[in-house]
Amino acid sequence: MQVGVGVVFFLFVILWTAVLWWVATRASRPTPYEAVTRVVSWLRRWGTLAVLVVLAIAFVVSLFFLPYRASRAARLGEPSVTVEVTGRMWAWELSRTTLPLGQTVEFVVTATDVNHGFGIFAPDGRLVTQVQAMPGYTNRLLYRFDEPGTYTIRCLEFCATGHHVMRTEFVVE
Ligand SMILES: [Cu+2]
Repeated sequence: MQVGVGVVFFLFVILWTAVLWWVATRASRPTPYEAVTRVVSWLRRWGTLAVLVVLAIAFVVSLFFLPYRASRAARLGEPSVTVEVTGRMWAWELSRTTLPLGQTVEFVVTATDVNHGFGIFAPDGRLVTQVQAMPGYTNRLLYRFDEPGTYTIRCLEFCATGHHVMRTEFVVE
């Protein structure tokens, strides 16, 4: 992995050097001002349009992945299991630590002191979903676990000195 990053970085340095060299050698030759403005106004018009089109597509596509409870319930179905989650400095408290495979689970998440980030990591280390744990407020997170195994909860919001020990596990089977 590190060697790969090193190779990519090295190739990038070569590419960037070539670009700078190309710019530096061309800079000595004068270019007519009209030629420059023609290119720039073309870029501005079509570049802006391209960005707007990409943003519009991203906006529409992202509607299918809304994290809100109602849109998740429409996609995953109403939950068959509820887990009460409380975050505090520096521990997570879960009302149950064994969850069913392939069923919609609702996490009812709050905190007693400061904001914490309730992040669920799959057995392979991927962050699969997350929600804020906030004092005086309850967030509801729906998720369906399609892979069995031991999942890890980590805090995603820096909450003072014990933040890094704020982790626990639950099992999906
Ligand atoms: Cu934290």
